[in-house]
Amino acid sequence: MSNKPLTTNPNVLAWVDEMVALTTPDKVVWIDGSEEQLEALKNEAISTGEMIELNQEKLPGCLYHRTKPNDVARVEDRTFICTEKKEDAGPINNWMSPADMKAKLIPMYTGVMKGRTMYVIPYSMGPIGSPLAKVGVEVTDSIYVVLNMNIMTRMGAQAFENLGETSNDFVRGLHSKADVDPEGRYIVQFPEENTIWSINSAYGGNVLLGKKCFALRIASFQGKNEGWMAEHMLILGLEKPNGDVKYITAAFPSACGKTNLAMLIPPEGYKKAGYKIWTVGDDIAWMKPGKDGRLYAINPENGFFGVAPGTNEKSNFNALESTKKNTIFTNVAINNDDNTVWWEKFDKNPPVNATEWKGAKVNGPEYIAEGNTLAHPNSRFTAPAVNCPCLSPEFNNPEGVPVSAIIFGGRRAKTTPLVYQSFDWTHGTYMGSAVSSETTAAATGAVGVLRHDPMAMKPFCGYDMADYWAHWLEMGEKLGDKAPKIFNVNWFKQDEDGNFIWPGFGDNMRVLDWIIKRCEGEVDAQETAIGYLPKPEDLNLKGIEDEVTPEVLDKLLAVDTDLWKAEVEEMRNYYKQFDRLPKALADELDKLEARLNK
Ligand code: GTP
Ligand code: SPV
Ligand code: MN
Repeated sequence: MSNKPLTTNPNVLAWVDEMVALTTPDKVVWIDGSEEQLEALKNEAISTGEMIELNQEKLPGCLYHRTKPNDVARVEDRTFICTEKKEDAGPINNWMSPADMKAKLIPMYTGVMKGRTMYVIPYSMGPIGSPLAKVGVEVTDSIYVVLNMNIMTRMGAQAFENLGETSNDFVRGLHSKADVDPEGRYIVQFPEENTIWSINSAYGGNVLLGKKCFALRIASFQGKNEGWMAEHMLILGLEKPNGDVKYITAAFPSACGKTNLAMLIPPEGYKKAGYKIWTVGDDIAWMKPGKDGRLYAINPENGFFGVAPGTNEKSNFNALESTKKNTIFTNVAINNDDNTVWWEKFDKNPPVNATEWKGAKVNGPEYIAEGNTLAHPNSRFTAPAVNCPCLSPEFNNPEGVPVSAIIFGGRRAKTTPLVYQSFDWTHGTYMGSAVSSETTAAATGAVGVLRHDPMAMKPFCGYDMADYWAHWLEMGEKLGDKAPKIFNVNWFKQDEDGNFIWPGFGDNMRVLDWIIKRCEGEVDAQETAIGYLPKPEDLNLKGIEDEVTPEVLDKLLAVDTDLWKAEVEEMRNYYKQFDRLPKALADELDKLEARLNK
């Protein structure tokens, strides 16, 4: 395997030398991204048991990986933003000074790769050659990381070509799985040094450093300094019957429906009329004003690291299709009859002859009847974007796509209606800052607890959240009347028995339709205290009238003044911790309260 550096860039070489001196691997392998090299790595991982080869007829190129049971999700309590000044990390990030953090971690990294190979992974976030793309280099002792980065990023020698011979503008990522010891697990960002250190984990979001660590935590900080935005958003194109495509981005917290919305299949009536949804991205958007003054978005990723449970032919056909080849499955169950995969809601027939996610051979139906799940709730697939049947033709467009609407949302059993629109950008920024959502299995900790997750960025903002809101306000000023319109949605409103009252999934098309009509000035709306809501007759419910009766619609569009007054109180409290809260947001809260009291 290639042992020769793939670049002569002195900054890269010096940093890799430093990492080698620190971790002392037996061998260093530069990842060029060639088929040959990847094939050899796959075979090595299969031979050591790190990866399991699945049925190559039914799932060609697909591999299976199981993480340690203590290492199945992001660890937010062990994730740090290390800026020189504590205030710059803000009140809701974990902080330690860079010097203290390094003093803590250097002994842990010292000699950690002894007896192991260090893989040096060059990668580009964003299409190669895009003015919005950025280069990263990750060094790791995990083949699983290499194989995943190959799917999730544009990996290999091409990334160095983009960086050039002398540039120092690359993000340095150091990862070691070490002993996968949860007590020694740290996910650390040094935004002021373009550096990420991750240790003692082998789970996706903690170790695929191009993803949350770079493309959100480091990039949000870069974006603030360079005049662009890094957001936890899907990007989709909505094609109308006349062929015109409008682009929408949407920020929902982890495991709240981004992948599903990005790959939506419209209901029959819409399909027949000629509507179609195109996927540009399912998790992260980088956005910057273009030459025409509009906001343009690229997806910095090259694949989907999607939640497996719940994904099936009906709920998300396009995601399922994307996983049929060259995909890595992590912590799902194995069907031993044919060496394929299974997870909750895959179909109605859990395999009798199953291996559950921790590796025990079980009788699937019996195991489930005992109250277990066969797949971990945060089990995932890593699938190449090119597999997606509805991948947008603009996916590789270096300039990105122009954004017409931005959507915020979360899981709210009560309070938040199905959809509403902000009065303007500033009010929309307030709406984003006020997002709360019930926690999910995507991070360790309790599930189903309501918490603040502004712009779905609580775990991912690499600097003071209040400064981030100020940056949003600045971007709005820059964009002026060309700014996208801002909306909020809630697919998760419940009845008294805890059932979701909106069918969701493909039927979310009906809400997107209203949103685009609002952007184009085609429909009027009801002005309420919280924003513009659809007039009931303007939501197209053809085909779901039995489920979404006028009474249900009433509930979906209700604005309960008492609940909203309580929401205002809660926001006042929440805002108190931010010393740098922009005045415009405090004003928005006052205005909302005044409207509710009218
Ligand atoms: P991350 O990859 O963690 O950022 O998650 P995500 O935001 O992409 O969420 P995803 O689309 O994978 O959905 C997570 C869970 O929400 C899955 O179990 C889905 O089945 C469920 N879900 C998605 N959309 C809807 C919807 O419209 N209604 C309901 N009830 N559930 C949904
Ligand atoms: C999320 O948790 O928001 C994800 C998965 O998209 S991870 O890569 O683990 O962050
Ligand atoms: Mn995500």
